[in-house]
Amino acid sequence: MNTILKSGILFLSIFLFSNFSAQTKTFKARVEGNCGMCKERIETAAKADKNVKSADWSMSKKVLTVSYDASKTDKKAILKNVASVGHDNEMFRASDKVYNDLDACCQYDRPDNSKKLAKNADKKQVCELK
Ligand SMILES: [Cu+2]
Repeated sequence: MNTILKSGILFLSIFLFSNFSAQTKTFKARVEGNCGMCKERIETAAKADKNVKSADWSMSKKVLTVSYDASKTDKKAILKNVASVGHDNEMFRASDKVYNDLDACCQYDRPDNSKKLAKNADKKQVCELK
């Protein structure tokens, strides 16, 4: 009886552990930015989502690496938060107002795909790139 109980608990903990660890996913995404202030702003915006476990932006590569709980959030939601603080990325373009309010050193060269999108875009919105 005791052995059955023990193996039951063991099985349950393995099941729960594998279930939790399976939900953690990682993505890498192109995010525009320039300096250390950008790095801080980008990582803080990504981590504003409580389901983000870690966020690291490479200043030299302009690549954001995020580990997150895939059962509760997704890449799209996280990158939208990053665009909302002024950083264009592979899925969203920041609003011109937020971009213009960035410190001069943070005003990176906006990518061409964003310029194309801007023609039809509502300037107040964070726009999804197609
Ligand atoms: Cu900056």
